[in-house]
Amino acid sequence: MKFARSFVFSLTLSTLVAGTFAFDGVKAVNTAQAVGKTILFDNSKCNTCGNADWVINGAYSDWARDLRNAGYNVIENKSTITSTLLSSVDVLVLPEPNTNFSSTEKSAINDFVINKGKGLYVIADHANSDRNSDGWDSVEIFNGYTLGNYSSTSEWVGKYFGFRVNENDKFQDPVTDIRSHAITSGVTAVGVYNGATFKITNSTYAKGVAYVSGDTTNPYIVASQLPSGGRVSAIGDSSPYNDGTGYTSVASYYSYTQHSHAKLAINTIKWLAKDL
Ligand SMILES: [Ca+2]
Ligand SMILES: [Ca+2]
Repeated sequence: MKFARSFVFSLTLSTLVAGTFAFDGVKAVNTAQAVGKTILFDNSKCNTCGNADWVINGAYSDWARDLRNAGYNVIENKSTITSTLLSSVDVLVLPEPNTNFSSTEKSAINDFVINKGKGLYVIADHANSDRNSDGWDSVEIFNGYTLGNYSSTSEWVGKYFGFRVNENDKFQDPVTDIRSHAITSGVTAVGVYNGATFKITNSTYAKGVAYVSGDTTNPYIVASQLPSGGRVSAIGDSSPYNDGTGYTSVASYYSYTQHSHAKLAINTIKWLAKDL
């Protein structure tokens, strides 16, 4: 399946170095040297629990391949997140965490974005999606408090990055209210397959760039530009980037090539890496 589209494009190395061209072909290029930026996908927070398989050697492998073809070094983390770990990273991807980050880990991530000016991709899912029954789903983990228990003292992304995750569950295929932004360049439609929307908590930082029908207030996709130069994007569903190669029941779905999912996936990482 992964090689069904194995047509080869003639890309020059200079094009890749310029960072102006990304395509999901399979041409063999030493991509780590082409751009030299590192994208770290976290896999330390139950990211394969239950029906999930949001890892670069599983349901997100097509996405990882396309990022490598675009010139990025794509790696996985399975250990505690620290500032030392993040010191060589340009973009951190948090694909639907299902166990909580410690306060020390959150501090390291906050520092990475706010003080170091790096990129963070928040991938949430719908409310009530606790896949390992530990009392925390991705909505609650990103928010910093459990369902219905808002706390300004423990609030995480809403406090630092300009948006919080709404405690809801949306399905629309596709979402076509797409707003103009670097990450939506060439993006016309994106599905939400049981996912959440966001509430903007700082409209100076965070902009909504995609909205489900009937709600132009709470975006499904967010792009947040922090004053320090750090960038954060968020999407309320883990499913659009599923390439169907996971080891669980998600393998029966193949969303990655549908609609504009692949385009959004690459655009977002490039924007977070300041290559867009
Ligand atoms: Ca959980
Ligand atoms: Ca979902």
